[in-house]
Amino acid sequence: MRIRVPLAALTAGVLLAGGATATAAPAPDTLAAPDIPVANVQAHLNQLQSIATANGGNRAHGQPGYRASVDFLQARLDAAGYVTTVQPFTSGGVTGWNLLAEWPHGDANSVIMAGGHLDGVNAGPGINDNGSGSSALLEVALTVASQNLAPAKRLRFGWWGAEERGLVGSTYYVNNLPSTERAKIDAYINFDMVGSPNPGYFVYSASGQPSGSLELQRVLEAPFAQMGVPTELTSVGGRSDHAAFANAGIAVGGLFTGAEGIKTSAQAQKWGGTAGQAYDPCYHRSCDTTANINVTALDRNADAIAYAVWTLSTTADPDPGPRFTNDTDVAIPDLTTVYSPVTVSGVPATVPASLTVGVDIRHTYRGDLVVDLLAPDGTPYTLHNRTGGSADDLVGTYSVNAPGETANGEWRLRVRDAASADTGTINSWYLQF
Ligand code: DPN
Ligand code: ZN
Ligand code: CA
Repeated sequence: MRIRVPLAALTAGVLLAGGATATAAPAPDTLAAPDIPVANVQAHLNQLQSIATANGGNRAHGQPGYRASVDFLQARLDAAGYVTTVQPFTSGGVTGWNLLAEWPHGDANSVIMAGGHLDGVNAGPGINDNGSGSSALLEVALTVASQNLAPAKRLRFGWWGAEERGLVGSTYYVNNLPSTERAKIDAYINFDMVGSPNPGYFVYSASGQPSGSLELQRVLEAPFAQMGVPTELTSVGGRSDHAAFANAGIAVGGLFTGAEGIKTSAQAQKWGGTAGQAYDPCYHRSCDTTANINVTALDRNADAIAYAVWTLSTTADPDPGPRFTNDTDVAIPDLTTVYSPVTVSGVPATVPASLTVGVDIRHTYRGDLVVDLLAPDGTPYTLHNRTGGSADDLVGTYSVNAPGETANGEWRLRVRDAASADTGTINSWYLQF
């Protein structure tokens, strides 16, 4: 199904009776997303099924069917004009690979990434999990090329290895990106299982922060609303490859049609299918074959992926307001409270609806930290309160809702180390108006 972007995004002209516009419509800032033919996605799935069949029945990490899957996708992407990279890593003593494909157009400092895992489990061919996301992404990427998309931003697709062994490939990719490269990634959207035979239509994002995730959630929900398909917001935690990106402070989101979970009767009423049965009864089993796909769900999700890729990559960021930074290091000794000031001047008197705070705190245990932003009048805004468990640094951006707060003056970042043993440093922080 073709998904239209909202008319308001397409023309700034004034609509007259009969649909004529008073002024010539300026160039659209978002291009209409194409309809992805589901038969093309199914053709890729058939290829992956054949690869599994020819290689002992699976496409698992360390097995020949995995490498053959990489080779198949890479050849198609190379032929379409992508710049592809096969990135090796080791897991369980054997080599695995990530496949990256960059569309060499648009601003290389603003990268939109879309990805999913290409490996399966040993038990079967892994067609819904995750031939479905892999094939939908491949077809969207090939459509980007065939339409000669000229995006404002850089588009990069990732097919991850060894997800089924604990998100190994995607974690390796993120951890091995230099921090300057990480900072260029505006968003990562993940597609893992998008053709479940008893489908749900689930959207997920990183709740709260990293900031930008809420915008991704809306971009992922919008195409389903246009198709008249209700979605549910779900939390998948760290169960797929978005996790490494979220941990690095990158905005994430994704689509999911369900795995071993059971469809409720309310869900069967709105989505069809069978209540009391798993969304994917063949999850991680030998029966996860091309017969284990709901073609309607696959079609809708492929179109939604195209919508998200088009919307995110062809919409340039609005001009940012001024940024005020303090990059003087401040040590955070054990069990103490420290402050770092930023003086704001020359902006409108009151804070706009959303103020972005970027924080770069290096610490050996972020669960010790309570971090607040203090407005010039001393009003505290909590950014972080000892969450994040045993992870270390606190690096990312937060949206602070403080409309009407006095903007000009001295703001402070207050960092309290609330537990013994671990310590750290405020590396830098900023206020983005
Ligand atoms: N990570 C999926 C798997 O490969 O087993 C299952 C899954 C996908 C779970 C997306 C939650 C969300
Ligand atoms: Zn899986
Ligand atoms: Ca401590």
